[in-house]
Amino acid sequence: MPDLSKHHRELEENGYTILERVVDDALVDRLLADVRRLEGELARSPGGNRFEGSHTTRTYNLLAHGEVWQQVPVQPQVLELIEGVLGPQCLVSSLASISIAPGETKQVIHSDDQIHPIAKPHVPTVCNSMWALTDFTEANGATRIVPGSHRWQNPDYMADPEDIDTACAEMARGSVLVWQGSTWHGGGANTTSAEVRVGIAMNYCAGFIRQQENQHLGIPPEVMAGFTPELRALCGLDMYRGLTGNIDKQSPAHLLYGDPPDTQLWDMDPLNSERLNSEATG
Ligand SMILES: O=C(O)CCC(=O)C(=O)O
Repeated sequence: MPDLSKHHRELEENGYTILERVVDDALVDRLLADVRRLEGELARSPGGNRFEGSHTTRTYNLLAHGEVWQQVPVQPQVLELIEGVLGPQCLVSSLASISIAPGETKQVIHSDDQIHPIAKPHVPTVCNSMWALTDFTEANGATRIVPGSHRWQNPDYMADPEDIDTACAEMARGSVLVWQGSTWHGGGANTTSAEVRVGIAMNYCAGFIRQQENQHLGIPPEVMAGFTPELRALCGLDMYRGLTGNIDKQSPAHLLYGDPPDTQLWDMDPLNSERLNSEATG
């Protein structure tokens, strides 16, 4: 595993970082082909609202739609950075493709944790990534990002912050942009005549936060059965800190798929559970 300390630092200081060309070409090709297959088979069309755009096609809940997607949430370098922000036992929050076609205008600038009603800055609840399946350029709609905005205090989301200075996350195909959930950002405008910018929004949340897409019901049980225990845990089938998400004191992953049982909070020695609590509250 390469040393990622520079990226951990950038994520902490600037609120984002780019892992250049971390995904190999063969996997990028397979993912891109599958995005195109699904857009056709599922007859996806632009959402037509201010957030999703009118020339942008999104396909959601990708883990339910093909085996190749199982490789995305567990990408080791991305996951190391995400866990550096969210801590262990973080979760897949959502997994979607975003194809920005010519004619799309800038997406509204937003932060991905803005729906959480908690005063800012706060303990990280969300940390997200964007995989570039095509080159991302300023002209074809590369993500725009506001450096340092993860530190802002209670920003006003109702203002339309188009006068804010943004950095353009240009990156080569196979690269991954990782940003903190509080970092303001948005998709760019696609001013090219023929290029579609294709990205994968691989979003994670802390283990104590509700996932954006319901992984438990959205992924059919027979599909979940083919996942590794690591991926099932990322989908939220383990217990967080030996407690949250249990069914009669067992994890769903253990009950349904025979994954190793989690250590239960009830069985931890009290000093250990106090340590967990102090870690949680910083
Ligand atoms: O497409 C992009 O570059 C960003 C999309 C985004 O931030 C979102 O939809 O939440």
